[in-house]
Amino acid sequence: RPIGFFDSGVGGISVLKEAIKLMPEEKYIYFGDSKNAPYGERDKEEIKELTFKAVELLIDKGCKGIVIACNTATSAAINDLREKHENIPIIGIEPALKPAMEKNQTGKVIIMATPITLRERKFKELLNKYGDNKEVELIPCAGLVDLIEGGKIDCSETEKYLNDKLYVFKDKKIYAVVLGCTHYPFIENKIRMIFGENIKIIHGGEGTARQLQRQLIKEGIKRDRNCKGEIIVLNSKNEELIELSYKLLKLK
Ligand code: DGN
Repeated sequence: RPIGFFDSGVGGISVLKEAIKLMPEEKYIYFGDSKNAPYGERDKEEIKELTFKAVELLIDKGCKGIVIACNTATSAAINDLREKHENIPIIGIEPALKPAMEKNQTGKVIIMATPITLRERKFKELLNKYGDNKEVELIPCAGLVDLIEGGKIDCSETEKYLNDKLYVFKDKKIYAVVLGCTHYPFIENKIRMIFGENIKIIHGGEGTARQLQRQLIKEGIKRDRNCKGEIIVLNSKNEELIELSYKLLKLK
């Protein structure tokens, strides 16, 4: 049986990639809801409803575990989802504040995410636990998901967007940039263009993939022995977004 991945669009591919590195012989079904993206500027009830529908679609396809590869959907819906589907492991993602703060003794941590992720209680709790407001700079990036969904990965419009948001921090002492949205790892290079090659960039994909693996083992959910790895991408919008997803999957 496959493992289901869900995101509001193509962003969750950055998490799927980490899972494939760890468990290459699994079968994966990825569903991107690009028709309804971006979720980050919708209200919470709407996001919950869309996430519920997406998870049901993946369960109908026989998935043995589900990854909500979207920070926004995780913060809005994960508790209710787990309550509703008790029999299937559901793994979420959150901004990787813990690894960013634990070793930080040298400067500010910048957190980029969608406006709703940064507004939600789940994030505030995370910030209380690991962050000290003085050291953390929150950057809500409305509109950035649209650029990436539009395939504008290597493009001056995206460069300008990032410059407008981040330039003020350019000469400050920055320890790390946390990417709190699964779309953003695809523009990591553009962020490095602002802060320099060596800036530490942290995203939650790897941790989520490890959590998925641990959970499957813990619940005794086995790999299908005949499967040598397979990826199916579905998207609610169109073929182009499916093509973009496969392209992002191959991107280094
Ligand atoms: N990839 C989603 C996230 O991690 O928050 C983007 C949400 C959106 O659609 N804005």
